[in-house]
Amino acid sequence: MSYDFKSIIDKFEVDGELISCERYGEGHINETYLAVLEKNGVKTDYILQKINSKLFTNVEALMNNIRSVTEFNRERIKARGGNPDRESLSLIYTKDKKAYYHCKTCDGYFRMYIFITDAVAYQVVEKPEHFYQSAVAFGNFANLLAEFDASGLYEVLPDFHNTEKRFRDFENSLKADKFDRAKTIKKEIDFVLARKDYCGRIVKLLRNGEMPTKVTHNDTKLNNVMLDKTTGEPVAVIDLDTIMPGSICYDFGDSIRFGCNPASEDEKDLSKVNFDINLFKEYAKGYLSAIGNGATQIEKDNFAFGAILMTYECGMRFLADYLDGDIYFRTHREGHNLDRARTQFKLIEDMEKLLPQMEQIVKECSL
Ligand code: ADP
Ligand code: GN1
Ligand code: MG
Repeated sequence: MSYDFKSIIDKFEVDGELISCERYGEGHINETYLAVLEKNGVKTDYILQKINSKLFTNVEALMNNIRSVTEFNRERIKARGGNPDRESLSLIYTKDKKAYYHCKTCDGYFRMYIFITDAVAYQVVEKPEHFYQSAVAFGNFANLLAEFDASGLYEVLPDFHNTEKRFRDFENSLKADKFDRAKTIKKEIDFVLARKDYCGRIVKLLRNGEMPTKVTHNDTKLNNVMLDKTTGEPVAVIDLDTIMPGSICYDFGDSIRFGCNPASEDEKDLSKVNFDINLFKEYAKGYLSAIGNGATQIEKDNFAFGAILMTYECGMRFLADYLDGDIYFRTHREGHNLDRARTQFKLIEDMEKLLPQMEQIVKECSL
């Protein structure tokens, strides 16, 4: 689909003439464009994004979240002598000071960001160093936001990591058993039911105030971190659509869930699916060194468990979706969600055996 980019960009506080505007990057959620503007012979790059307003139905609230978090980050980066244009995602506001522009003729919601220069977002962990550096980036992000008051954030996807609610949803899918699949997956169902007590642990700590509720990113994958093109060092965390109040153990755990398995999330051959504790060590080292005093003791005590919990929650969601007839996660083959659930359960089995070592690693990295 093509848009009248010139008129869209004209709504934002930028100077210069639009030279080009092309699709950019490999994100799956929003439509991302690289816009190049020229003024007095000098070219400047910008990111223009058409927000996925089907998924994010309340764009105003979504953009308020991004605005408050990025403004907070920019101030903190400035205060410590950094370069906020590079180290934080930075919005360009519209001429009427809004964080996005609604194009009525094309019914598109657009936002603009300063282009983070000389940096790459890797799609896969090509070497452990990338994983380590992504951990530094996410740890730094959590450190920057440790003092941010998360209570004013809008829950973009309500109950996203409310594992108790996820469990109830799973039970409902099981009860309904719309496609008569439950009888063929008894082992997997029992796996989920046997671990019910995992569900309440972090949710309860948050609820009774024992663990602080903080800003969480909720999509802590490698491709949402920009690493310096030359040095490989972290520059900034991007893709802030899913920032919500929660526990930093969720962000830590989800990175581990995704990054410590050398096989893919939907691998059918479970002998290839393993939890790599060396990668866990890399991540814990990077994350804990960067978060520093931005993590409390109770959070550190739950990082390793957070990895099990996020893997459990994800596996349970895949299995519930399989029971529901594959309506949430896009599937490409018969039994795709079941395969995905199985990889998660294999990782959980590995992690359960290694939990004491994982906890020890977190302790050592916290010294
Ligand atoms: P999605 O939500 O679709 O995943 P992202 O916000 O992650 O979209 O952006 C997609 C890609 O665009 C990123 O992986 C990155 O390569 C690039 N990108 C996004 N924001 C910036 C930025 N401010 N500067 C440079 N590149 C960016
Ligand atoms: C979804 O679309 P993607 O890959 O960024 C899901 C995550 C799951 C992940 C599992 C909004 O993320 O919660 O962990 O799939 N995102 C949403 O692959 O549901
Ligand atoms: Mg992304």
